[in-house]
Amino acid sequence: MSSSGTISWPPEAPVWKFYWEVLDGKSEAIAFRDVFYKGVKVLHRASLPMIRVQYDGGAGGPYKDALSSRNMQRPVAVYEGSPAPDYRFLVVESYHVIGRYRLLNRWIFRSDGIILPQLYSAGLQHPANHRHHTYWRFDWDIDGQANNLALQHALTGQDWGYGPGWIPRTSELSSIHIGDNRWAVLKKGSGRGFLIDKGPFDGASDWFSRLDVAITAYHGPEDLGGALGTPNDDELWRHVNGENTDGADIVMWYVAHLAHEAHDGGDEWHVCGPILRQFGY
Ligand SMILES: [Cu+2]
Repeated sequence: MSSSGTISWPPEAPVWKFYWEVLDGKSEAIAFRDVFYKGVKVLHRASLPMIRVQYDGGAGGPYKDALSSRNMQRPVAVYEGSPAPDYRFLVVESYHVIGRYRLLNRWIFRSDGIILPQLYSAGLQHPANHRHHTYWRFDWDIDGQANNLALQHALTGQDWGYGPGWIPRTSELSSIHIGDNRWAVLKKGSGRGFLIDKGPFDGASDWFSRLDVAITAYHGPEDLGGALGTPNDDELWRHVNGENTDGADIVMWYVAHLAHEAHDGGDEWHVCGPILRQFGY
């Protein structure tokens, strides 16, 4: 069953405002729409439209797992916590079962402007080591869709105008992590944007997954709600064809590579996901 909600949080002095939805017929778990931080637009849309699972030694699969309203086990949960005196957080999460996999799709919105999209996973479909390649899609609209730019950080002193090591990515690309694994998306000329850091358990791409981050120019028909890709191929190459992304409306795909060791058994929970951190707000 489709469900949706509107968030304005914290209620007494909102810093985060957005709309969330889980739509029948789509397989991207919870989609977040029109996300604003401190009154400034951050994201047009964000979701988790693809998980590809690959087992060692041909033990099974590969699979493409689709988080949908059909395998969601309970209504979307929205709740608040405060782990530290200086910030609070809001959680929006869905819980799914696919075969023997238990998957918790958790999005944490912190009052200090950090977003943590996290996938927790337990369960073994086959008794072999395997990796869950987890694809988040972030349709950034930093202060609106116009004039955005993505940058990749490298460990070099060279300065392209955005600080040492920050390389403007001016055309569509798919890439593996380099240097310290940092990316940024900003509104050109505003000093405002988001840093994207690799999470501690996000692993590295391999011959099967091939990429860690892709940057594409936004096209409405490319927002496929989980329909893109197959178990063997994410098919992001369909969207990466050399278009200009300098001052464009930017879509970022971020891929984590969550490794499961079979000897851990089926009841150990693992987590992956990037760290998105505002700057200049
Ligand atoms: Cu697993």
